[in-house]
Amino acid sequence: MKTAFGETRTRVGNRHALIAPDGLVPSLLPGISGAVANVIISPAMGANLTQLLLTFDENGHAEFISEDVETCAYIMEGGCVAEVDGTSEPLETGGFVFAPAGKKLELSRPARGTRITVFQKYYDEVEDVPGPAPVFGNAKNIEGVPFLGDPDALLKTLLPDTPSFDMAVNLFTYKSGARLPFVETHVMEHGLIMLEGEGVYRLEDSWYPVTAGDAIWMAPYCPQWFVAMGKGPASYLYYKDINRSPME
Ligand code: UGY
Ligand code: MN
Repeated sequence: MKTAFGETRTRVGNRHALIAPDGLVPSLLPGISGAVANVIISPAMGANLTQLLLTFDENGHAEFISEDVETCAYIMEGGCVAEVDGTSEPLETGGFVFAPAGKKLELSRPARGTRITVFQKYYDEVEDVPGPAPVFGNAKNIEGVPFLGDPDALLKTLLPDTPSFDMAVNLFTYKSGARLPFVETHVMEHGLIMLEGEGVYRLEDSWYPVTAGDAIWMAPYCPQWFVAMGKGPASYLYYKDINRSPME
């Protein structure tokens, strides 16, 4: 995207970042071919997670394997086949797959233009707690739960919320005008991508207009608040680290 005078909505700070699509520059990443790969959030900015955006050609292929890193991929648009540890399933829009640390995740046979958000973190093992199992699913089969009782702000929790899982990936859908009821300030970190609609995100002491395609990093304790605006609903997909003691 061209700019005459160097304008962008992107802001990158020590405790939060808004990454607008206009500034994205692709990376060639090991294990990924036939795709434009954008590293949206990473440890290089001070985050404890990585968030990738993959846009596939029809011959695209991605492979993730690491002893320590777990991976969750969500199909924003299009479809592909996902394989974890020998089990494979076709995924359509709204489909997702979680691969535990040490298990290979392969994404193959994508429809041209398939867009996938990938979240990765180092798995935080806990004694006597078994590691998580692979998960395949689709958001359309998960019920949205009113957030803190608000039927206009529906939260879908894609992964099991059990002690084995130290990563949550959630889908939040707001009717226009719905908002987070208070400014959240919490130890958990977020990586986020706007899937649909628009609104205003408060991050620390700044208020940002946001729209579909924008991504946000919120460090631990980044004060955060959102209101949905515009004619239709707004939704975002987000990552959260969960279920671990802060002392470890
Ligand atoms: O799960 C959450 O912390 C969520 N309510 N945060 C957010 O939407 N910024
Ligand atoms: Mn939050």
